[in-house]
Amino acid sequence: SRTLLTFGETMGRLDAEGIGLLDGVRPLSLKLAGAESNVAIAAARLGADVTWVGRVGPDGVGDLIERRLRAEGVATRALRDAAFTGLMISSRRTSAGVRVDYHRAGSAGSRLRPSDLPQDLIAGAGVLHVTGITPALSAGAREATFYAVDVARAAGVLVSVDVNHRAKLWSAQEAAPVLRDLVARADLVFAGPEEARLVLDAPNDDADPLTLARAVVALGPTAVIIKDGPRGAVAMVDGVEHVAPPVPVHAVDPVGAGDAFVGGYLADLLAGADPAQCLTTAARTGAYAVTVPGDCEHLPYRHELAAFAAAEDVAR
Ligand code: KDG
Repeated sequence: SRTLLTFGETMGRLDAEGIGLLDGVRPLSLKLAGAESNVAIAAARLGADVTWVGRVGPDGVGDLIERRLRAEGVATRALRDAAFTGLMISSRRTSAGVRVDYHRAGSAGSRLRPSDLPQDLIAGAGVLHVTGITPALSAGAREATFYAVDVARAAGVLVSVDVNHRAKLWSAQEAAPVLRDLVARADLVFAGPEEARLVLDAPNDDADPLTLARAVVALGPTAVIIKDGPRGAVAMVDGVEHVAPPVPVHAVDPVGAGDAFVGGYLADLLAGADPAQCLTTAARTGAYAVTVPGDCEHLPYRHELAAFAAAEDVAR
């Protein structure tokens, strides 16, 4: 199968577009947020066949999520829940960075459970992609994550995990053993250097990204990609090292760049590309995402990525 299956919580993203205190900024626009749906959209725009599963509330934001994902060509199973759809508010107090606040405790998306993920849907996928956000949402969501991963493994479906530690959802102490367990069951792992240290339980280690990738491989996965943001990325795939140099860009909104990176990697993987090509596409998609606002609205299509790559070559 060449289908990418992913699930998780998608929220409304209330985005203060101006810079300054919330009482002064205008306009406030409503967008989408959610690591897994960002990956889904990134991969779908690059030509992948993608299915997304999640719970949404009986509200306009739930409708918006369903409509937007469908419009992207993502096969969408938006399960209706009685609880509200979660929200994320993003704002900039200064031009220096984006602040994100969650309004999601008890939300529809957090009420995911194993029975939301039919066994045949999982077994029929080419890749199952989950993130370390879902197990932080609720006991049921955590069960659903491990259940899906176990079903995928038993069916020989490649399991992809983005560690995605969200400190606003759970502490490092709470997250570390769960994320380590998830990583140990994965074939393919994406992590930032800090996240790699978290699952390795070596917080003060100043190892370089390739050393970190090698150490994470020792936990079980055959492929580990360390995303180091503006410093580029490295990968250890089947014992071979790969390096993606940084792509210089003018950063506008870093939120969702890691997901775009993953979407790029998985789209190429499902299309049969080799690891070096997957990594190049991942780095370009991630860099592209940083140059545009929002989590997922302005992610690149294939031809745009090619034009972006050509401009990058000219700049070198
Ligand atoms: O990676 C971007 C995500 O962090 C954002 O879309 C919100 O899914 C989200 C989360 O839980 O942080």
